Amino acid sequence: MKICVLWVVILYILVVVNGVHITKQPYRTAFHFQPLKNWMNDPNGPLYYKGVYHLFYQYNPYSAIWGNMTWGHSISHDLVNWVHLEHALNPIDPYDLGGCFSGSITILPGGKPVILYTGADTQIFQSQNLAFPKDPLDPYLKEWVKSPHNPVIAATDGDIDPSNFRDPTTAWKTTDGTWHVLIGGKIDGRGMAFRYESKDFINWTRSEKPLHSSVRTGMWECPDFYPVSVNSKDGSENYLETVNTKFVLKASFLDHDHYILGYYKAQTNEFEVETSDFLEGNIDWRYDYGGKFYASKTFFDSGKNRRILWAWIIEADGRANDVKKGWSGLQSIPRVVWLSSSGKQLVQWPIQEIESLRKNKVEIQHKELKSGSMFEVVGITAAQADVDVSFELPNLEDAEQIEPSWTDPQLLCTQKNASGEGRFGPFGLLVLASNNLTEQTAIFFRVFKNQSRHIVLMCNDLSRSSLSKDVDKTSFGAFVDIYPLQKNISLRTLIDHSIIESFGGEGLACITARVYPVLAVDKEAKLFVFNTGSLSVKISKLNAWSMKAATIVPFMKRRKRPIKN
Ligand code: DQQ
Repeated sequence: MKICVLWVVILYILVVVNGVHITKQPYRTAFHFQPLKNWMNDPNGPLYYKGVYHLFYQYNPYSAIWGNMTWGHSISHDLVNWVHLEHALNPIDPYDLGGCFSGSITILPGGKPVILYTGADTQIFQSQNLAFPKDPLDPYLKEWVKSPHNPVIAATDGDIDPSNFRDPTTAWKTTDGTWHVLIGGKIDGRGMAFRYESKDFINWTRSEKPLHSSVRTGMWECPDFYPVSVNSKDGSENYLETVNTKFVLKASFLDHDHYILGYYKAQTNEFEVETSDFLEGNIDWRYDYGGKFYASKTFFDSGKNRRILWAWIIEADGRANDVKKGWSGLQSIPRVVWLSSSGKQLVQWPIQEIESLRKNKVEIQHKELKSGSMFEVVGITAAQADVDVSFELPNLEDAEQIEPSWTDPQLLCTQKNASGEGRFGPFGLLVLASNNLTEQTAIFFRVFKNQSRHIVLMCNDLSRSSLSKDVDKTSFGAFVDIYPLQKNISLRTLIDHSIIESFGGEGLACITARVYPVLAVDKEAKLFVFNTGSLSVKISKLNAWSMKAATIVPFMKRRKRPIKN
């Protein structure tokens, strides 16, 4: 009995005291998913299985720097609070000694999940490999066993570069019983998603043509391919449907996750791009325009009939600081993703479950924001908050004219930063700001018009986000395709110590930023609303909440009770 109490005390000290120590670090987040320490990158194989959400992720168990790629594994009932389990895949076999790289999970007929992941050997030559749960009846899927058939897809074809052949998608099945999977790669600099086919998930053959490729992109990492419903927020996993369904093809390249929309004909395995291809013309749809959101992956949540998007959020304060902090990398707040009512793009919104962490609501209504004015939002923990604001523009006709050459939103945001003056805007939020405003991150809008419509520019200005010189302070921007614009522009921002995730126009454009303030830390951080434009705007509604911390704990093995005779 005494030993048992002692054990509980030791565990308490290890977990709680260690936890307190971790959250005391200024940049450690409170409600984003993070392992307790070390390096994390891509989300892998997200899954809803027997009532439990699973997140696997690229993890280095030994250091805050990339290496020893292992599949970390955590489980949750609500995608907010997590329990870390033992690693699912370790790089200990000849075909993955260089790392168990990214991959996905597919549910086989009968309901059994299978991991298909990239193994990198000691030369970092890549092949695709299978792993199965040791006990598929276990909803926690605690142990995984690699297949004796590995590697099941090797880079044997002469035209495939074995150093650039990775990140299999979730597989889908066509009516003839064939499985299809995509693998990212490139041939002669042309980025592509190779398609492989199989009848038994073990023997795979490469299709003659890739599902899609692009000469403008370079290597595709972490491709994703999935159906979205037309005129509905419901998720879909029906790859055979052609009516009321479009398909999203996402690829990670050039530091961003880009997507295109199109139609997939399962009979011929053709993907037909709807309007413009990757980096073609003026349109470049990205999940997030902030430059720190990468290698994302979606899964269909059959429990709530929605499609959910996870992404790796990259640090921006340099390797030496990662080592000092003892960790590197976050996961985004999971986002529900669906096709916009225009059918032209995707919409993203934080999962509703995150709202369970809200407390201390502050509400402001019908407040005029005169030219050059600002005010502080008091009553919340501004370093750990959820803010949802809707701005009203009284007379849209007064918007300034946009120059035809102003086509690059990031350039526009960098040139016309938060302190610059326009007519409608800059107006928005000053986040993680110090008392004297020497540190601040602005997330703001400017509104323009051309002959036919209004154009909403959404920016973040990181130039004053930290007094530290080590930090990447690149600003980013996006056009928010609100059409027709009817007076209101909304901004939802999740603030969590070193991350600011912003959703403009109810999720039509997203910008995530990593910031590392020196002064605006914890209780010293403030939140302001500002307008430096020459025209007044109105806050029709602002709701802000402090956010509680999510519970993310290590797994504690239960000791088996002795069987009483
Ligand atoms: N990260 C993994 C690769 C993937 C890259 C390695 C993308 O599988 O291509 O950690 O961040």
